Amino acid sequence: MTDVVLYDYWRSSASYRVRIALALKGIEYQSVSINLLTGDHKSNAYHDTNPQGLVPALKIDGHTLTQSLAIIQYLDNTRPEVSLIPANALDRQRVHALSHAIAMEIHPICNLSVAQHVGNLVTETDSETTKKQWMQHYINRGLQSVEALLDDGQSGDFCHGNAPGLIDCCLVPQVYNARRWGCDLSELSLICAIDQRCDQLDAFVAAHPDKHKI
Ligand SMILES: N[C@@H](CCC(=O)N[C@@H](CS)C(=O)NCC(=O)O)C(=O)O
Repeated sequence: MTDVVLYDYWRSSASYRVRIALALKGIEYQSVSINLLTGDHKSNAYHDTNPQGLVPALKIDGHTLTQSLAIIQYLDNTRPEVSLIPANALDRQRVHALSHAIAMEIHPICNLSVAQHVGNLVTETDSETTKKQWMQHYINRGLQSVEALLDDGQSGDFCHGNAPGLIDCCLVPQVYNARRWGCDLSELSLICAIDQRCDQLDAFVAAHPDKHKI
């Protein structure tokens, strides 16, 4: 049995990114579900694993790693056979810029605790509508910028060239999340085409939240 352990929540975009990267690289792992809805991530036991109280965390090579993008970077450095981040400095810059546009611009303001706080600032009757408006506003705005950044002639079948990589690991979970909140993706033709291509690959299918539902 593998000793790689992913502390995971099925609907977490950040966990979903790492699930895709692990699958693309063919790394087997055990999954430990940290249920965000029942507050498993706030327990002392989980804080011993990740003091930030966030998923994912990955135990690998005798270390416990946190932060999805840093985890994927580590996997790419230590298991380079399937490359997710290019070696060339300018390509690498683009890949990080686009990944950050999703993981550091859209994701943090649409996190579970942020959405819950927004919902708590208004009356109970308005709570769900306000949360939905918040999510749609920030996801739409963020994905429109990502669409414009992708439209620079350097995207191919996937976000950077013709093989899936770090940006796709970030994009597909964000698109899943956008659909979950009912965002209108009809103007985002590049994003939708890449998302559809990823959908055809076994690694993306294996990492899909529906396969990890608890
Ligand atoms: N920047 C972190 C974000 C991790 C993160 O925010 N995870 C979310 C789930 S997608 C979480 O654990 N949220 C718990 C909360 O908001 O309380 C990463 O990329 O790993």
